[in-house]
Amino acid sequence: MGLTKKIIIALILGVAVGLGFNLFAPGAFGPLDSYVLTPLGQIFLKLITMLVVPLVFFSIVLGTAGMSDTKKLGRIGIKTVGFYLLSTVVALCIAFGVALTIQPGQEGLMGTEEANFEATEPPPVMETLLNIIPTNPIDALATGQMLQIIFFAIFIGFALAHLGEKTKGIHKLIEQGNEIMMFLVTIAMKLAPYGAFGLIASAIGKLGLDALSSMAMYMLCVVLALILHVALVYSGVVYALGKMSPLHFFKNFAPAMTVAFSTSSSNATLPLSMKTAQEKLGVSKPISGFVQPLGATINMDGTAIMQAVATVFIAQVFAEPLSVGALVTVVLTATLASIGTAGVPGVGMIMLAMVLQSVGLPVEGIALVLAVDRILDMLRTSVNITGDAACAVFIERSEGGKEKVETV
Ligand code: DAS
Repeated sequence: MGLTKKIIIALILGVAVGLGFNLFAPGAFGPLDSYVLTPLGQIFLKLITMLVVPLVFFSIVLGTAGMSDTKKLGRIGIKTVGFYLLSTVVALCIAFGVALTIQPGQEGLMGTEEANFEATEPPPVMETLLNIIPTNPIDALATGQMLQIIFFAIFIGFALAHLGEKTKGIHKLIEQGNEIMMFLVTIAMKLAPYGAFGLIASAIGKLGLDALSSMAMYMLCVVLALILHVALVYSGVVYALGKMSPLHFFKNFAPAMTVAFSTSSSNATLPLSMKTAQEKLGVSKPISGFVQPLGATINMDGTAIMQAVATVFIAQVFAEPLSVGALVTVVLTATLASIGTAGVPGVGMIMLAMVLQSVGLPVEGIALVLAVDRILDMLRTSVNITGDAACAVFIERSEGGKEKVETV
């Protein structure tokens, strides 16, 4: 049985167990929660959190090294990377707009005693921006200062690209480190059904129907923001910049979107999304072969939307207001973190732990969003690859098909 089916079954069982105890045996819930449900959930959460720092460091070093090779990148690369970063920032703004308008999280639902974390007042915006530069990168890595780790990783990647042969050995080592991290992500995700069961049963056992309604509102906000981003941004790009009818674009790209939906993996869908762009959307092989693989790694608008909505939602349920500086931090963290994140199932959830840490919110907040994450992962992966294809159509049009690029 596939992981998706297992997680959905875990979700249903978790809701049933949590609601059952909450409504009919609240007294007996305590021991079950303390000795079974919470440990199950915490083991999974701690595993995810353990992977964040090394995964972010290795993937961003490699992602940046791949992008910074200006000989290969040239004009097309700069346009492509610029498009991807801008579209992710727009996606985050749409997500914040939806989440701050609808307010999916019931204020204080999980309360601060649940998370027993010290709410820290995030610094003002300018301090946030200056703090990105780590004075001690080793300390940043050791203490999980995510924005500083990302900044340091981007610098290392930039250096690797420009030192080339001189640092071939360390480059290979970092590639192998990234392979190890991606393998561990796959292992951690195998435990997702058990973690999802423990987290959702514990949350609903404690919070009852309020938790369910909050989760439903959270899902609604993510789905609404995803639809708005696809309908407004991607249609606009394809129509205004790609000079292509959005109807033609979506009708022809739909098969790739359904494969992304069923696999929850941009990487797994890449061959089909490239074939579709080349054969149905008129994108030349060189441009498709450059823009879409790069996008599968550095462009995850759907994932960024989930992270922004989840951050607002978790801040609300823990009654922690997000300052403008915190919102800027989320935009920077989510945008920069997507640079190296590979398109595999569940990686967005791991990156969410990092985004939450960057604004001082408790990772425990993942409990309410994890259980429905797999369903949202299917949707946001479809959005991720659609953004890559829309960019390919734009680049093809902007180059008039005259430029031949090397594929990275
Ligand atoms: N499943 C990831 C992808 O393949 C996205 C995510 O985990 O958010 O794009």
